[in-house]
Amino acid sequence: MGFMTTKKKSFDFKLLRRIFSFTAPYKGTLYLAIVLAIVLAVISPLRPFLMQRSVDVYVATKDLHGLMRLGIEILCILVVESVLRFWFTYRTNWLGQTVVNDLRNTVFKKILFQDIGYYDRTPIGTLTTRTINDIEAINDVFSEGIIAIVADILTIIAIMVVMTVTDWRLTLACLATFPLLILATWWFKEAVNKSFQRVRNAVAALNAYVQEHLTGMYIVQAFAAEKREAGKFDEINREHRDANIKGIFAYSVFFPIVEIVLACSLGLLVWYGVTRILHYQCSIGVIISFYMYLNLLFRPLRMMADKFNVLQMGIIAAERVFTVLDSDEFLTNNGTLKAEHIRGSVEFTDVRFSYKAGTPVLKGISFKLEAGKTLAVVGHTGAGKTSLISILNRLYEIEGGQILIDGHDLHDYDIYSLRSHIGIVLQDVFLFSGTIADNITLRNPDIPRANVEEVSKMLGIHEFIMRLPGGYDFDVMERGNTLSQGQRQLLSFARALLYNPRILILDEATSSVDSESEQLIQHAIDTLIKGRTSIVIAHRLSTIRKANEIIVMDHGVIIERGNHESLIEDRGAYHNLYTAVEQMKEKEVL
Ligand code: DCP
Ligand code: MG
Repeated sequence: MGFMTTKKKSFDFKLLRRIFSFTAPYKGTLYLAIVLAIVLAVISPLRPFLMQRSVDVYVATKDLHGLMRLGIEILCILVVESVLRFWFTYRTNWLGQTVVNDLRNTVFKKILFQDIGYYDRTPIGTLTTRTINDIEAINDVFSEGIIAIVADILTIIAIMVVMTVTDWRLTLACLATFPLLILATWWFKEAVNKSFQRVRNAVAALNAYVQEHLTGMYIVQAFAAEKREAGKFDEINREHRDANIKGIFAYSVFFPIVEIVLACSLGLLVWYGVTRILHYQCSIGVIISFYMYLNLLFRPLRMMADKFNVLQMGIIAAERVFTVLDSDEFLTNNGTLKAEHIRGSVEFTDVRFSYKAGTPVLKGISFKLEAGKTLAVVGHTGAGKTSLISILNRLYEIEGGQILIDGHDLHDYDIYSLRSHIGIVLQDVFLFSGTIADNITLRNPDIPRANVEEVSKMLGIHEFIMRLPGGYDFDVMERGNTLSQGQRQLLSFARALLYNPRILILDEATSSVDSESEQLIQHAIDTLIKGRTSIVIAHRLSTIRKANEIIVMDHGVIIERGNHESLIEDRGAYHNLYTAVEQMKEKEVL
């Protein structure tokens, strides 16, 4: 399936041109490589040619002096050829690496600025493959692919021309084996290509599987699923092995075939050559030079099929990378208003939103929140609470209605300015590998350590951080697994407060924590929401009670609104939620 589509694309020159457009800043090197390829091709028949002359002219006439001169000439050519070849290899590989470096930066930047919805639809593993493996394959286009193929073809042409000019009958005889070679090469190319595809798919599957299971290791072990998962892994791994072995088989068959064809050619050379010598139609020098020509000819032919595959793989990889580059799910940023001095009033009017067209998640949400007030959002799981806040800083675009901040539409604001003045604490706290301080500042070097400590002290988490080995320099492992959930959340509070945002969004984690941490968290939340407009998706009664207004959501609509007392009096959904939470709390106390 995979390679059927790739076959069609194997010589997509438009793609090839686009790959080469990335060499534009390094045109000099590219031209140099091309010139070197031509020069190398032209001088490659030179040594056998001089050899022929040494035998036919100087050995025949016993001119030792001339023979010496010619020997020195051959040596010089050998040195020049070696230096040029070194330079050619070095520069083409340099070009590949440099282009790949640029391309990888471009792709990663592109990914960074992609609309968040793009990540809901694109698996992480795929994007990793695009930025790492696929771009590596493009490198090969430069180092082993197109330039090398062009150089090889030129060499082959040059040698064949010289052979034909020297003795076309002998040439024809020697190359009578060529159809066989072409057939073998074609078979080899197809076989290797097929197995390459399989290997690549298997590697991708292995990557995805390992990545997912390392991330979800807790679940695997907690549910004692190790054996089953190991079994599945074995299956994917076996496919990888089989695919590789198929490829190796093709190589093991092809190379001996080439040797046999070469041997046949040499046999033909000796047989027909000697016949011609006996009839005084050619010289011993010609036979010797033809022996060398044939060897020179077969060397690139042996690798040609391989190089074509490399080229093809590079083109396929490039096509995938370009799909990422061409995706235009960019967030538009046409607004000019700066959010520095916003007061922070928020108004939703009939806001509608969905992740997938046709499956509405928010179905007409309206509310008005004055600057400095606190809004609590409550509701069952899946009601749309997190979605409600994800559209406030334009992580997702709404489908209908309007969101106003200080009376201005969200789109009137410069998105980066807006986002840096809306502090956000998400339900799942993600920590990057690095120190505690890195995680609070998100590696912004402009924020002095003193500010970080000040914020932590305000939130009452300074002592907790200082208790960690190394304090602010404590190394948080990947994803923050060395910290508890409560601790992680406390750090994310500091992250949000550091920028002293006018509007604060808090998606409280549902997980219950011990009473000491609970007190820490409650104090921190109080500090966070004081003096700023806050929208809190609340699970803690203490937080809910302090809110100026509460909205109760269900299936994407607001079903109740008011403050704590009025909602309790209404004896509706809020009352039910409240009593359920109260009961849970009592159980905990017991
Ligand atoms: N949804 C989706 N794609 C996403 C996120 C959510 O299709 N990337 C869907 C799943 C839910 C609906 O949107 O049916 C609402 O999801 P929310 O995350 O907004 O729900 P809540 O935050 O209210 O739920 P919880 O209390 O569990 O956090
Ligand atoms: Mg949620």
